[in-house]
Amino acid sequence: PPLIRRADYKPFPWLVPETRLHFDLGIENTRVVSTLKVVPNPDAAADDVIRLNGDGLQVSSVKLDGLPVKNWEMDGPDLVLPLSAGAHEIEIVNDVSPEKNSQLMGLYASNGMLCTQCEAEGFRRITFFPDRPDILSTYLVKMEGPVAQFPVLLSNGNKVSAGESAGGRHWAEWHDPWPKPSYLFALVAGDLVARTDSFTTMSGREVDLAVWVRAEDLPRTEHAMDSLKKSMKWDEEAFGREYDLDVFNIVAVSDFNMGAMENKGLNVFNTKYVLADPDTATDGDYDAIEGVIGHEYFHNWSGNRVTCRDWFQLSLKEGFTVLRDQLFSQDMQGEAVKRIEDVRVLRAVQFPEDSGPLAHPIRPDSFREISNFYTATVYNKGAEVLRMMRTMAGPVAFRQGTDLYFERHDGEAATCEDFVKAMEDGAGLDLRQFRLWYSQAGTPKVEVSLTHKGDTATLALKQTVPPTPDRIAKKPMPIPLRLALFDRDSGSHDGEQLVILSEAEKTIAFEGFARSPVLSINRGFSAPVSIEREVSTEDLVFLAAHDDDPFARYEAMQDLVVAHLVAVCSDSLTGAAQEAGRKAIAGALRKVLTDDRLDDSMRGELMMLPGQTYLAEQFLVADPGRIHAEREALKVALGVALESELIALHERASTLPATLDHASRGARKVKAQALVYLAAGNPDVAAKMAAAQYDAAQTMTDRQGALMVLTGLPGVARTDRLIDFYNRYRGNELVVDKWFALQASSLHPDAIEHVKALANHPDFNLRNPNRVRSLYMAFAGNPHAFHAASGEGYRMIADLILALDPINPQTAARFVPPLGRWRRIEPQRAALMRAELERIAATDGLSRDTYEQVTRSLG
Ligand code: HT7
Ligand code: ZN
Repeated sequence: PPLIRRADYKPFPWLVPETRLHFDLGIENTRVVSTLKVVPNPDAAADDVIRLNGDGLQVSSVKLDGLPVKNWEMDGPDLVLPLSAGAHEIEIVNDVSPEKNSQLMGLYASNGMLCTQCEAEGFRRITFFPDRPDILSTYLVKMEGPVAQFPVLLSNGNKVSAGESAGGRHWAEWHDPWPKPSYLFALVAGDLVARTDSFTTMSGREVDLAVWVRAEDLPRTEHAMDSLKKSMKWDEEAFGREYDLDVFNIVAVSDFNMGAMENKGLNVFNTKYVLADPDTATDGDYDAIEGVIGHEYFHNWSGNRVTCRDWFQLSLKEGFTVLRDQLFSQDMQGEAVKRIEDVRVLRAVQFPEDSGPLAHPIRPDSFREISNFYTATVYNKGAEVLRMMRTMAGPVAFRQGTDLYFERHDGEAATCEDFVKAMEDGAGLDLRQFRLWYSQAGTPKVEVSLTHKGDTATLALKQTVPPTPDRIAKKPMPIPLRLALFDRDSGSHDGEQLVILSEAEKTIAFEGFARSPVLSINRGFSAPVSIEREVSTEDLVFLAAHDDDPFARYEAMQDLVVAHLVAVCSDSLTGAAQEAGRKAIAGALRKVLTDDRLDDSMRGELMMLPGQTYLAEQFLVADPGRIHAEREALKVALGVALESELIALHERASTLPATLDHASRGARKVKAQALVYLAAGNPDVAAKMAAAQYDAAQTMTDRQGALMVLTGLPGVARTDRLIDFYNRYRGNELVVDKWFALQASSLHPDAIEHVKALANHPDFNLRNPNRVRSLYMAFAGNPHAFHAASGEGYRMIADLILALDPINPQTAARFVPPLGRWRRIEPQRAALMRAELERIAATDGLSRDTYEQVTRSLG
């Protein structure tokens, strides 16, 4: 497959101002008639042919300006048609088979309904078209089909007409007045029902809202609708963005490659991000639904009204929209906890990407398959880069920058450079050096040291951007670091400062400190960097107890544990030092458990141990078996040392009602965390408590939290509750997904055998991405099972990739990165991982998706 380069961008020689589509709908066969108005692009070099992208399409007929023509030819999957200068109308007829479409890109069938997924290059699997985001067109879409099978017919924009036709058939016509790229096209046809509502925009227009689902799911749509209304209001208030059509439809689909899709006026969602009630959805599920509904809605401006010129600019819409959804969720749920959660995800997923073979800048320079670049780097690091601009400008000036961006580029296909320019002009920032964040991959390392002499504390900072496969030598980048210096005696500081480290090295003197202060740095995680510093356990304990920045307090707890576990795993601690380290951590954790000024939601965050992948990131070459064992051993020690406090916390938290308010949700979070430690320290007591919690549970959060602990413990309580859970929720796809995931991620020593058995369970289905992810993504994140020294875990993931690739290459390719980390793993396991990648690479007929990921991983 060819490498596509950002530097090769050329505008398309033709524009397509209008697109008319007619669909004769059927599950086995759908006939598509597409009529395109085309005119020469005044901003491009003229061409005497037009290349229309296709993917696996067969042409039935082509007309040019109303007359049948035969002078077109196929060039690979594309149709190439000679065209004289001037305006033309092209009509193409072709057929597609939705039921045979297992890739879930283009038009496909899911549970008897028809739906589409066109981003990034799915529209070319429906009809021939210049399938690139800089070709904006208005769409008039007519759909026709049997009423009984497809009573609901939806597309983008506003419904303009509908009617009955002979033979029990009907039709509907939708018009989207906003010119859009083909990746935002959508169509849905099926037997669906809607929860409806309305929203009055800031200028007083009424918008009809609908969430479309299968009839049995209707009772679980209230939260999605609430989230949509909150998103619409928030975007008006926070970014001045108003909705622009008469209707906004959301449709929930069971078979979906990603979370959701922002098609203009017709968002299509994975059911996972729509359906919720307390019995079947956890508190985390509720938050994720609110976040994803917000994300897709916010794309209406950051993505749809202003779209991307080419796919290298993906972070322009995704990084920006992730930032917007994060700010929205911070406002809905509380800033501190949301920030901690977002950083945890960044470190668990994006940091390893940035330090591995798949590292790329937030604006990549080349790709073979764009689907492989919907990554944590483009999304989450992209959001962090924008957040840094916001930190440097302040929220008011940042808003002036985004206002200018929307005003300048409304209706255009823009670039990351356009955004940066608007930010410079609107927010008054000088971003010349800052642009390096768009072109340099790798997580910068900032070495920090604080010395003290007389009444002066001197801070020395040194940055390095590590080499990545695309580039060895890197330049220093501007790194905004929020910091504070605490007085040890009073436990307070004289105000936070923002230091921008733009040079490779810098020292700053702070006067007026008779005693050496305690440094709190990168507060709020103001820059996506890794901080390296020699810091005493005493200072970390101080910050864990006193820091007034909640993120920094969390960070101090994490650093305390990371420093300890890294030292233990490196065999650099004596027995006594190890004991002292555990004692210090237990002391800090005890304060967290018993501090009655803390709210439970924050307490739950502070209780979480750093994850296995983040710990592994601290080593150049990691031993996952050792890290897992030492992390578990620490849990045992903490569970033993703090048993009475943990039981008391669990008891206190169990008295709160099973409601969705902040306090009750926080209580459920600490209950689950308490059980995790108790299961390590005193498995018998924990098993009894977890079984009781499971039996009494009135929410999925409590039930799942208890079952998670039980699943890791051998014994009859485990088996009984797993059977109960399955029988209780059998038939509910999303809850059965949880049942698969819980077992695949379990600490149980036989987890591998359990996963093998589950792969043969009648409910397992390779064609449903949610089910595949629930079993195998959970397994790939299970440190002891995936990294089994025998290599069996690696083999299972490689077997999965090979089995899934012909069915759904996009989903298959997403399982490559866990194997791709081999270079950072100890030699014996690394060899086993590499061997599995080589086995995949040697297989004939690999998809472009999997081929690209495997070859990059072998590098
Ligand atoms: N913009 C959407 C991306 C997406 C997608 C990409 C590739 C293949 C399938 C897909 N489904 C959705 C989702 C988003 O970021 O909002
Ligand atoms: Zn998005």
